[in-house]
Amino acid sequence: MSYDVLTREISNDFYKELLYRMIKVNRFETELLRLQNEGKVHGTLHLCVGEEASVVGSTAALKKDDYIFTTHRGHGESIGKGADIRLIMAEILGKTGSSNRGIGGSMHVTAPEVGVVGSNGVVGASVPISLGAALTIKLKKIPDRVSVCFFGDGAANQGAVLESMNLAGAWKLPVIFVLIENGYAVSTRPEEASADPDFVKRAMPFKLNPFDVDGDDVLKVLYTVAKAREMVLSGAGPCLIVEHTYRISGHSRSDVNSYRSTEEIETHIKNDPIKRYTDYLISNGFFGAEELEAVKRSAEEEVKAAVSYALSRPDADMGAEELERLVYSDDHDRRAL
Ligand SMILES: Cc1ncc(C[n+]2csc(CCOP(=O)(O)OP(=O)(O)O)c2C)c(N)n1
Ligand SMILES: [Mg+2]
Repeated sequence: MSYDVLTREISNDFYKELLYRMIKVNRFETELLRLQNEGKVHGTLHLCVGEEASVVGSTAALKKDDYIFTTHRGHGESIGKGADIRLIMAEILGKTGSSNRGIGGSMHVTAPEVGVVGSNGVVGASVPISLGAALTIKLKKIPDRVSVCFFGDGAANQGAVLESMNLAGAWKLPVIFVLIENGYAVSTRPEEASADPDFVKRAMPFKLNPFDVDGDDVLKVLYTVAKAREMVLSGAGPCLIVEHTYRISGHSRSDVNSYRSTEEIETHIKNDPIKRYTDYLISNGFFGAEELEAVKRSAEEEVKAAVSYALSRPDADMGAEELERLVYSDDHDRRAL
């Protein structure tokens, strides 16, 4: 099973693997919604149903050691990059035996063993952090590695994001900016909050290599990110990729979808990226419907096993002393003295 980033050759198994990962992301999110409705999730959740092609295609084009930085809506990218879903599920349910000891939750998932440096609940905040990783790659001359930050159309107007694009261009940092344009920032559409919502134009003043792609086409996303990675590594400078998709999930727990119509959501559900990719694989004779049904079943089983694992773990239970130790490092204590 392989995808060769340089020759762009996709093995038959990898075509299936992409579908597997998209369904895994989708089922992970829908299971979380169910658990939330049962009162088993503390705090809010930002799910990425509808954005599966974008998150899976982007991360499938990267290597294990590439760094990724995600957002408040970051489960999908972390799963796509290879994070252990049992550990993330346990983390979100506030359990031990989890990615962050059950105290980080949905917006603070990490999986450093596969390059998931972190997600961030502050809109736009992971973008400047990703520049630090890119600067490390550059200064230490680490070969074959890039830093990739994901952010939304809402974050795109943050000062820190625009400043990061400028600095990346000025210092030619090995970074790829992936702007996921999913139709809304909470309830605000890009054209309501942006003087020019054609975000790819923002590459020009900062000397980023521009890419604009249908984010619901997993293969197009895969090729685009692979191409951008190649350009960054060849010294052509940083890249900005705008991926156009649609958030089918509500913004978060409290969303009653009052800013959009049921018809609008249903149109997108009818032609969601998983269905599009499944139809593509069948109509082009790659696989039969039954074979893909088996892919779906095994992805569902993996998610169910993750839920059972997470529910079987004890709740995170940490004393105040340990919490304080985690907030203030020894270094910090020394500097304060
Ligand atoms: C600095 C900051 N401002 C506001 C918020 C509240 N907030 C959380 S998500 C969000 C919308 C972000 O929209 P976008 O960047 O398009 O990402 P999406 O939610 O669509 O994935 C807002 C305003 C926040 N978390 N951080
Ligand atoms: Mg958005």
